[in-house]
Amino acid sequence: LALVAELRSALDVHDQIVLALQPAIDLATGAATGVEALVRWRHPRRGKLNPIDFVRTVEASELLGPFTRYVIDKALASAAEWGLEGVDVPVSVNLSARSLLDPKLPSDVAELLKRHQVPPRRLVLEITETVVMSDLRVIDEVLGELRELGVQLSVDDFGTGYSSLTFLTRIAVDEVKVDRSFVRAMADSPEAAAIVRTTVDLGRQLGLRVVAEGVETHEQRRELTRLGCTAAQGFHFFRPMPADEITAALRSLP
Ligand code: G
Ligand code: G
Ligand code: MN
Ligand code: NA
Repeated sequence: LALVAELRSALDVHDQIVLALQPAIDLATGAATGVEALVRWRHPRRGKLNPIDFVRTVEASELLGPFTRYVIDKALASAAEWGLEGVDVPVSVNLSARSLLDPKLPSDVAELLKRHQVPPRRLVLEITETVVMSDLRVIDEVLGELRELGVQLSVDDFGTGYSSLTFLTRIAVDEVKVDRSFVRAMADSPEAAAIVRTTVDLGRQLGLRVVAEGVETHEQRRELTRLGCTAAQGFHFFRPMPADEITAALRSLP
């Protein structure tokens, strides 16, 4: 595949694959609870590519491992930078479900944390169940080792998988992210509103942060605050921004 060959060289070219960074905001205090790293490929011929344009291809190729390490490396470099400015906020990286089948992932993560001198608690790995989780034994082992390292785990797109609830019984996580489809529909759909409410309650009972995604309006923010949702992320607060703007944005927050 042409795209895979191009990716192979892009991973060696400085600043062709970059991260857009988006803070999540504590609804009670206005402080940042985390910063999500969203990958962007500034392709010399195809233009600006979003994950939807190339992540599937990466996942099906042998470059998934190098790509995942590249993204974690960049994310930790940013976290180290704002850490030096005294901002003690974690960075979140999206993992392809298939990465959890890579037994080398935990040692790679450990090495990158050490290289950037970032404490493990300041890395959050966002996981989903978008593929059929075929080899549960390997996945449980990888997740267990990541937890032992001290990195945080987050269930992304919560509520959209087949077995998100079962998943919570198999692995201890720190956070769930309410999928933005529920946030968007919350005002008009009693079903969506009930799902958001129930997820917030579940988080409270299990002692997990609940982060609502795709918050675009004052009304959504007010309702999520009323429900007791921990944090929110979306265009209402910040658009994903280039790495060189994030430290100033974080310093502007309480
Ligand atoms: O940034 P955007 O809204 O286009 O992201 C779309 C999707 O791509 C999201 O579901 C997000 O989880 C995923 N995504 C963003 N960055 C990465 C990444 O670095 N790796 C993987 N595997 N998925 C990512
Ligand atoms: O699946 P995941 O949650 O990782 O996807 C995050 C994606 O959502 C990113 O691609 C980001 O660009 C996008 N995003 C962030 N904030 C908003 C928002 O307020 N509205 C919409 N529609 N998309 C958003
Ligand atoms: Mn995510
Ligand atoms: Na999501």
